Amino acid sequence: MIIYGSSLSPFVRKTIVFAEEKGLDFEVVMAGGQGGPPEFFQASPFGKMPGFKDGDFLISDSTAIITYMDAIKPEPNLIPTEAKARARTIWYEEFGDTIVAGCGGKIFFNRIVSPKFFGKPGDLAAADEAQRTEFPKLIDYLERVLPASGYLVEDRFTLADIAVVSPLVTMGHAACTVDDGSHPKSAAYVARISERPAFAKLIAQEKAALAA
Ligand SMILES: N[C@@H](CCC(=O)N[C@@H](CS)C(=O)NCC(=O)O)C(=O)O
Repeated sequence: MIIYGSSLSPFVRKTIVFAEEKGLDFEVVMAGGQGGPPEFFQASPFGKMPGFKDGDFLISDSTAIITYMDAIKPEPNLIPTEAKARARTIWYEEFGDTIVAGCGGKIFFNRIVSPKFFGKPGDLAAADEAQRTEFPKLIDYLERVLPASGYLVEDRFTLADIAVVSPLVTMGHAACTVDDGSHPKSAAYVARISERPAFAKLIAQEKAALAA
């Protein structure tokens, strides 16, 4: 199996962590930003990362890839089967992918991607504005819904935790982190989930790449 993309993307990181936690055998091939091998563009017709290949099967979109991985390897279970827990897991995936990553994109793109990878100054005012006005609402919500167990669904580690923490890791690379004074549960949650080996390995690689 091949996952195409860079783990700096919250969607690629989500897919890699899911594959790692499932115990799947895969490799990561760099692609995205209009670059990458032909298979990446066959997998991802609009050039968005992640792309994915398993034998002759090609597909893109983190949710589609994760759906495939879960179907071919149901255990360990990371997407609950009980109806309400399953729906809540997909809600948190959507919250991470759309709401958190939407805010994170403005911050990470303008502070890191544009200057570092495109050689153009980012719109720092837009990044600051997103951190000042959008980010607190997301973390207020997380602080409200986090159960005492420290896991979003079924009091155990699921896709919900991967999907919500992944974009927060990307924002953390761009100096947008959860304040443990105002949001102690969320700060401890992000730190604990990020320490799982699958996340920690990527975060270390990403920090080294960004420092280079
Ligand atoms: N819904 C997609 C979103 C993928 C996406 O937007 N990826 C971004 C990186 S974070 C990308 O490839 N952007 C490059 C581009 O749009 O050309 C998923 O879950 O995989």
